[in-house]
Amino acid sequence: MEVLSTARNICILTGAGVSAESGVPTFRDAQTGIWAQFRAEDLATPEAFARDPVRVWEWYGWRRSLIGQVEPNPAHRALAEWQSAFPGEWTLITQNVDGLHQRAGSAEVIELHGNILRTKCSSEDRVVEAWPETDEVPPCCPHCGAFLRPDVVWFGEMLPVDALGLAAEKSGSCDVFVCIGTSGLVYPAAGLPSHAKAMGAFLIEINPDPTPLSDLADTCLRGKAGLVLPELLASLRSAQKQP
Ligand code: BV8
Repeated sequence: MEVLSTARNICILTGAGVSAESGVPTFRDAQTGIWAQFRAEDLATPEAFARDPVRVWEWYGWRRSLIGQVEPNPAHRALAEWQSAFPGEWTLITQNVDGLHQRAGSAEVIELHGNILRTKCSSEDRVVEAWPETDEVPPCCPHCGAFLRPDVVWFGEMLPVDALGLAAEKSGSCDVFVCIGTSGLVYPAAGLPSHAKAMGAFLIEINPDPTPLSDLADTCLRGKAGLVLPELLASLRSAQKQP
């Protein structure tokens, strides 16, 4: 794709679809999506945690153990290879909390919604690396005694200011913005593609299905990320070899 071969500054936004081929359920796929089986209001909001901290802590424990059993897939690996080979500015922004981009070798990943593998104090809001062995569920902060919680952004919570600020800055200054595996429904992350487009970026969507971003996109590559990205990388490599 010509526009990618000549781009000097590329920005990538990924969603749960990038991890689907690793076996991590997406959120909104009809049968298998997390929100088809659970209600976000009961599990992914501060109110849910205040109402039933045990249930929320255990649900995230289930998701953490599932993520601990999977591997990065060819989509994650292709993105890491693309980043290391790209001579210009290349930014990876993810909505995912599974850490699979980092495990595949991606560097400087901007995590908009936190990381499920990190735990923080629900009162001091700082990451807690370790706490005393306990049967308490949830465990309590060793500093202040408040419940510990997953270091993810719940619905109704602000995104990390630095991460969102950097993501907006990079989205507004790239030549090409590529949205991969996201339904484009969750804001403010879903606003980044239109921000990039408004600032002059060429917008590409990689997704087997249409989304609210599809009409905005200059090109839609309809397919699974684990197939499309390795092919895209191979075609970029052969384009570079041509005189
Ligand atoms: C906030 C972490 C404000 C937790 C998540 C307008 C502006 C601002 C906010 C809002 C707004 N309108 C509404 C809101 C509120 C809300 C929101 O956006 N709601 C939506 C549902 C309407 N936003 C918020 O609450 C955000 N906070 O704005 O705070 C504020 C202001 C003042 C004071 C206080 C607060 C916080 C949002 C973050 C929520 N946390 N996750 C956890 O994981 O448990 S969101 C969750 O959705 C994940 O992070 C996920 O990544 C994200 C987006 O979903 P996707 O990644 O896109 O996944 P999805 O399943 O939807 O789609 C997958 C796609 O992949 C599909 O298109 C599918 O076709 C495709 N696919 C499938 N297989 C493949 C594939 N693609 C490629 N290859 C494949 N193989």
